Amino acid sequence: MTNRFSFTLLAQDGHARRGEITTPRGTIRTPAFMPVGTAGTVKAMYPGQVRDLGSDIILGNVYHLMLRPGAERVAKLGGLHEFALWPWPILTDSGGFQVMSLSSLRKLDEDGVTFRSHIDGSTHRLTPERSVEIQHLLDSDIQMQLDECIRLPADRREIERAMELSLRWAERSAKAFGDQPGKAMFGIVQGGDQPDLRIRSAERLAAMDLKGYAVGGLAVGEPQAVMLETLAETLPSLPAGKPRYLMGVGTPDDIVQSVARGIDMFDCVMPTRAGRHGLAFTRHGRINLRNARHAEDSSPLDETSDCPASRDYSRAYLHHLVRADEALGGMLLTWNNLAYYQSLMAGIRSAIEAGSYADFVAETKAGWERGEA
Ligand code: PRF
Repeated sequence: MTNRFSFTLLAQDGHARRGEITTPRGTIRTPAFMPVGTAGTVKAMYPGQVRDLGSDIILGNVYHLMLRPGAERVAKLGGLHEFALWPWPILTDSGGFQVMSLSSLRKLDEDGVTFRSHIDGSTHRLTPERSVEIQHLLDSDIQMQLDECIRLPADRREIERAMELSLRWAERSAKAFGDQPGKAMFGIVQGGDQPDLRIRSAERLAAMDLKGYAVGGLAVGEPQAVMLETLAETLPSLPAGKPRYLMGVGTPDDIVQSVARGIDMFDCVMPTRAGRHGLAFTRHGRINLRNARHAEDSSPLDETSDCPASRDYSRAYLHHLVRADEALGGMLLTWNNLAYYQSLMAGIRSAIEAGSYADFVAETKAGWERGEA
């Protein structure tokens, strides 16, 4: 195994890319979906199950882990990999986005952000340097810069101010991160729905020669068409030889469309959160197990799947578990959903290698539209 972080492009089909990120903790096949392990756990899943579904990397959050159990405590216990029994790569989000969406009484200034914990109301501060330090204490493999994400629609001056602040925070994050051959610091492109601001942000980050780049500030209230257009306008300004990560996206359709525009990495709470709320993702589209029409349906979610949750349990039983609010319902649906997402990613990777990505997208969409089998 390598002791360096590197990215190799293996195949291309149109703008879609098949690649490999190598790290000392393992190889990440791209396009990759990273299950979200907010608080050091992919909710309702054992780490071994997450791995067996084909996950090469999971996500952790600075915001949650700094509040509970605390970054210094995780470091004392051997780092996040050892603490959570996940020895493979971990990417950590920097905290800024979660501060904006979860905490109260936020106060943002040039130096950083002060906020109240959503757990106990205590006051905390994040700066670009402290976020890097926390991610280092967690022993993250891929760190994200602290940034400011603006919800859309928003005023252009506000979008520009946050984008410029995020660029200055990128410089400070990269400086604090320094030179760590086996690890990476990714910059985050901001700029809302303004193409010229996106391009300025991407070009200035590209000039910093970071090991990877994320596109942030999307899937924050704009229509899908705006997100996809923004990607098409932004990605040409990022270097082709570095991984590109679309943060917090998305639905299976968002993923196949974004891969077509050149995105390599995704994370989203959708498969895990939706699973805990009774929603299943399948080859035939979404199935709401709460619905009474499943009450006596003895068929499984997908008889062709390798995943026991998809193949062996009847929809009637899943319906019962969801209605009775049983923990196993959320566990089985999360398992099914992550199995579906990871099989979708495997299909995406094979299709790019075969040069048949457009056909793959058409067939996959036709499957969703055929509806429930
Ligand atoms: N910035 C960071 N994390 C994020 C986002 C962002 O813009 C998003 C937006 N979709 C999700 N997660 N740091």
